[in-house]
Amino acid sequence: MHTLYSMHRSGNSYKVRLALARLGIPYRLVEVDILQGESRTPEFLAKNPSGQIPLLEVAPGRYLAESNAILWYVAGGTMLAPEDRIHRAEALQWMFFEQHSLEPNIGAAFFWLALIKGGRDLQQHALEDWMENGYRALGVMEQHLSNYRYFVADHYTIADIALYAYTHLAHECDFDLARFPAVRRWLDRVAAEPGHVPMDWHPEIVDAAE
Ligand SMILES: N[C@@H](CCC(=O)N[C@@H](CS)C(=O)NCC(=O)O)C(=O)O
Repeated sequence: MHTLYSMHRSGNSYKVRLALARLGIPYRLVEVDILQGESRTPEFLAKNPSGQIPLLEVAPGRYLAESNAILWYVAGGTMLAPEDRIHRAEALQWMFFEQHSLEPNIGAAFFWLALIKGGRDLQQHALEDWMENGYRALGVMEQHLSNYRYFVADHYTIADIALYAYTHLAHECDFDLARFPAVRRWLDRVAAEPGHVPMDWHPEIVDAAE
């Protein structure tokens, strides 16, 4: 059984928990509190030199980092991971977009505004850029979703999972989705998918960071 190193309030970790739940794949969950530096201990750095979660142990001593790479791994061979050439490339396109345009802005705003006490004051200088760039990313998504129900292949895929994680948290970090009706309808559509679990759902936690 795979072991997932994850934190319950991490959007990147939630992507993996969401995919595993949807696919009904059992796993061991290890909660890593990044706010307590648990991803920067020598033991954890030996598993992932980036010092970040999520991290999946795919075989004894073999670790896979980067949420979107983990999504491809766990969903490989299922409907969630498109196999034909153009749909696979389009899924990658949106997953790179997520990492480059959405997560560094909405993810950063969520981390500092929703998770870190006093984070708003500490990051006042960065907030304006995060808001501007985050809204720009939401605008790109709105345009696509005005014409399509899902991001790729006309059905729910790991591209939706990747983009859902931080978009569904946007309202917790100052973003107002009122101007993005197609994004809001898509959020509802994803939440209604069979096997969907909310961010605070998790299987039994086997241990604190080990
Ligand atoms: N690109 C990575 C980003 C992972 C990431 O930023 N993880 C954060 C939590 S959401 C983390 O572990 N931060 C702790 C640290 O950097 O010390 C991914 O998609 O998995």
